[in-house]
Amino acid sequence: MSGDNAFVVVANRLPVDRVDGQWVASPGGLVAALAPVLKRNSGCWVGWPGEPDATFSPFTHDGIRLQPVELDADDFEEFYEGFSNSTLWPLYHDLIVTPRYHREWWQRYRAVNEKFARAAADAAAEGATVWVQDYQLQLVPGLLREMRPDVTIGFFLHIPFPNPDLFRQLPWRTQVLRGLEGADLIGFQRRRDEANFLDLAASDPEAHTPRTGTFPISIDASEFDKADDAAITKVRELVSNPRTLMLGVDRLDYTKGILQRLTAIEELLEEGRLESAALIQVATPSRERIDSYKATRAGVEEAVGRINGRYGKLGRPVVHYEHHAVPKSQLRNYYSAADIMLVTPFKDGMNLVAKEYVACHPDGSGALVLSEFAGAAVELNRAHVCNPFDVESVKNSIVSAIEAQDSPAARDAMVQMNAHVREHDVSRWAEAFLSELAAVRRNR
Ligand code: ADQ
Repeated sequence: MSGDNAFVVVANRLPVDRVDGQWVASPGGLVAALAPVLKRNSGCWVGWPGEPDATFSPFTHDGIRLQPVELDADDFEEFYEGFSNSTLWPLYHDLIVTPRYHREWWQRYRAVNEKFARAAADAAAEGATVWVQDYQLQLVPGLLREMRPDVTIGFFLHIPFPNPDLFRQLPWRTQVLRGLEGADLIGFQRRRDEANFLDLAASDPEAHTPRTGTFPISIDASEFDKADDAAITKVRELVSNPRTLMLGVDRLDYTKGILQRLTAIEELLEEGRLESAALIQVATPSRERIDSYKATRAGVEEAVGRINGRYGKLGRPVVHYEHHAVPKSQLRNYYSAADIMLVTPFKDGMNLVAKEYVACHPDGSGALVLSEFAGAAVELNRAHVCNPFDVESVKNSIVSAIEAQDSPAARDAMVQMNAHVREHDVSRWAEAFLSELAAVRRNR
């Protein structure tokens, strides 16, 4: 059976959330970049609506056709929390925590990938283009290829692809590789990720290596620009007008290095190297039922309490901590008001927060402290680069960012990185991937 969509996006989540019985768009660069393509090509988006054990019919939201895939509570636990986020996520982020290998989780991962592949096969018109997103759906290209040999399949991995020696730990490594190989084109964030995949494929005599490419993802730059002075003044007043305002914005995830950044700040305070400084740390709740996420949250919150207890004064905490999502407009005010942005992941496919911050400083204000292990460090190469595994390196980058503030070199670096992000936005990313996929299709 084939559907009538010439273009199909398949992602773990639909680009909407259900709030009080209403569908509301969940903000994200991916949907911003793909919406025009979807509308132009009578496309549809296949994904999970975010509620276990709920059945929804296909519907249209903001002009985009949405095709819900139903997941039950066991799917959520074993496919999403289990294999996707307790096996693949830590394995692909270089074992920051130990991946857990469970046969039932694997079986569930395969079964759920089959559901997504079936839904995509039903939605795609004859000869359609199907673009599969991310690590939760690595078997979909292979499964879909068998169901629908006529369609062109792209796959993009948003997270790092590990070194082959790490990947080989995975008991189901061959099946995952075969799944990915069903794609006509596989896109990666960094050349390093692409090289890791190609090394792995080269060592497998059975491998049929598809076309690969490096496509660093970006932001919808039209959403981020410098806030007006009044908004900036208000944020700074709310945190008692420190001389240096630092900012961290992350999903609360152990890959992001939040605790290490707090440790660096605490040590700088201890050594008297940081004066009149405050940090706003916004951490979005994430994967909250998984033990390693609970432990990360506990560690972060303990450090926030300890630092404020040691160095804060009544009405003047050092760390202003928000454990919830904030609207994009408010995020933009925070980015614009912050003198120093701290992006210190141990490993990150790209890290869009770094790009969002840079986009809010077209005038050369601000400074970015950036981990060398974030994909963004390839393009944002004039940031104050640090090694998050080395607390001295994080401390030195913070201090050098503060010292360089307002210097011509610092301004020049921010202006140049801002121009780069504006030019290389998420639409350009989507166009680059899709035009390469169209070229592969013509040669098939
Ligand atoms: P994430 O790990 O989620 O994404 P990131 O790229 O930083 O990481 O994107 C997070 C997004 O969430 C940003 O757009 C940010 O503005 C938003 N966000 C974070 N905290 C927020 C808060 N408290 N309130 C509101 N919004 C908040 C994965 C990979 C990344 C890769 C992206 C895209 O791990 O490496 O860059 O996919 O490919």
